[in-house]
Amino acid sequence: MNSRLVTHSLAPTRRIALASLLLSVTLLLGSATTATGAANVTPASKITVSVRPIGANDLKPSQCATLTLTTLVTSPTGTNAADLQLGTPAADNLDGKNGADCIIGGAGDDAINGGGGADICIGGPGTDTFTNCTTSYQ
Ligand SMILES: [Ca+2]
Repeated sequence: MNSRLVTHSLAPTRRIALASLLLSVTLLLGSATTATGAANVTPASKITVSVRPIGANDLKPSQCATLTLTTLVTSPTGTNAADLQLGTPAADNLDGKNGADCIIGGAGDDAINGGGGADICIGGPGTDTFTNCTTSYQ
């Protein structure tokens, strides 16, 4: 049996060109892999972070736990909504107007008028007077 080995040989300049091309492709793939790896930085997870607004209902004292408050008021006259109305350290004349309000006089001799609605009035330190309050705390 006569076997013949057939080989294809490249000219030396083509071998060098092919080797150079293979080296270039290898280097290119290596750098692309490195760049892809560097770009895949995963940011820290915020899965445990919860954001929600804080409103008047979140700030109410325990005496007003039965009320659902919608508006924070720091002026002497409340709104017709369900207010958390805050007095000052001085003597205040507070009017809750309509709505089931939680009115807090703070220090000073306060005059607290709940107005319409089932209001809870908290006088605080001082000698306070209460009008139209369903429940009052001195
Ligand atoms: Ca009221």
